[in-house]
Amino acid sequence: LNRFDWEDAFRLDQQLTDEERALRDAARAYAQDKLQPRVIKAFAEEETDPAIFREMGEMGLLGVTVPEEYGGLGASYVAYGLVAREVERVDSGYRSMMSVQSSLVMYPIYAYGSEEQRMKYLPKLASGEYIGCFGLTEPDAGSDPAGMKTVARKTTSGYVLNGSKMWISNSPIADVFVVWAKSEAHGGKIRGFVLEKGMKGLSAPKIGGKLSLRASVTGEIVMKDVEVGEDALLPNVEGLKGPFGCLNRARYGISWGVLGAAEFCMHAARQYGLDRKQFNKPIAGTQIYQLKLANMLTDISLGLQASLRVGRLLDEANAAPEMISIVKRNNCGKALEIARHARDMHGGNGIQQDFQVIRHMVNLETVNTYEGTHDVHALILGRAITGLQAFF
Ligand code: TGC
Ligand code: FAD
Repeated sequence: LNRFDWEDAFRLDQQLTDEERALRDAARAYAQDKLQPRVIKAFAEEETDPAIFREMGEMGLLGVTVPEEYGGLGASYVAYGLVAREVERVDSGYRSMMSVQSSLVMYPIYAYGSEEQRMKYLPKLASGEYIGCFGLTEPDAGSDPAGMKTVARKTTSGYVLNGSKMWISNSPIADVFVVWAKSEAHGGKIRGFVLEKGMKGLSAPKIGGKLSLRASVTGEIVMKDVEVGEDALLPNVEGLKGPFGCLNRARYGISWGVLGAAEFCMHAARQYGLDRKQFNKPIAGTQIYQLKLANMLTDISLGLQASLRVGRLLDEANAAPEMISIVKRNNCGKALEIARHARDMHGGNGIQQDFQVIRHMVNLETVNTYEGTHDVHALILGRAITGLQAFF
């Protein structure tokens, strides 16, 4: 009979191409060698090292799916997911930095931008020379982005933007801002604009006091009469499907990423249980401990297969947004549950930073909320199942 490998229960490795395996291994080596040694201090001190973007750029980890002519790798969505998993095995904040840059900044410029915009921004975003951010959420428009108040007013030479965005990953250190606004000249429809650091009236103050995702800086985007030329408008998309087209990709990447965090937590709990003795035996030798490990392995293994399937469908241009809601919602919820159990299985040590499980646990609270909360994805699926929308 064939051997069972608890570290790769359904032989995921065999389902990948050589290119995907190579990129996964490179991402793992980078994440373990360069990110893991700095994450505990970065999280404790709430500091984001902008050099990480250039390092990731050098490794080819930014804009993995963007064609090579624009600085990307032209690799598969499965490859992108594998990178997210390796980076988030270290920290959800580092994966956030990578996925915002790739799916929420490079993707819209590639998919909706003019050739000039592509050439101007994509190679420098791919190398990490430029840092990007994505402004959709506002103080009064989170789950319901259609309620945004940011407006773009037409001028003779371009547009004037006014409004504020909230909870924006990377914004305080960003060079390039992809911002969504209601454009009066387009009948109030939502349009995308590319703003640049230093524009008059544009600021991006940091949001302090986060007890989650502390290695990734988050801020506002404040726009007070920011004047831009016609060339700042993303010409090739109109309406909410613009930002949602980006979110589909980012949510898909998250579905892989969170399983990297979950795998870290499961592996840590397993080792801890083998090393730690109570009642004269390893706690991993108790039934309740093993039940928790079995549940973890089951959820991780099923989640990986589901994300792989959605990735292959994305690569065949045969995926639907609801499929992405299933894997984003399920994998985030399961990863959070796994991290909470792993925290508990470490006893008192579970709350200590050096064991790292509590950092994953509090990070996953954010990941369960952003890019569509767990419940919002249930409502997206409920609508698809019944044909009835239950948002309002
Ligand atoms: P609805 O009527 O459903 O749709 C409006 C228009 O948008 C189109 N659309 C989509 N297109 C492509 N992909 C999707 N997934 C799409 N979903 C909707 C739709 O076809 C329609 O187009 P058209 O041409 O007919 O007008 O819109 P709604 O207002 O009822 O939306 C409800 C809901 C809940 C689905 C939606 O608003 C939602 O998903 N809310 C969650 C908001 C969210 O995810 N925000 C994320 C902000 S960015 C972020 O969190 C980054 S963190 C990243 C990090 O740090 O890693
Ligand atoms: P709300 O929408 O107010 O939701 C609060 C609660 O109400 C949730 O439990 C929700 O599920 C529930 N709820 C809402 N509507 C309904 C309903 N109809 N039925 C039932 N329950 C409902 N956004 C960006 O644009 N760019 C970024 O880079 C970005 N980065 C982020 C980084 C961090 C660290 C965080 C925390 C958030 C980030 N976000 C970003 C914002 C994120 O997408 C929003 O926080 C998220 O969409 C939820 O919006 P909200 O916080 O306004 O919560």
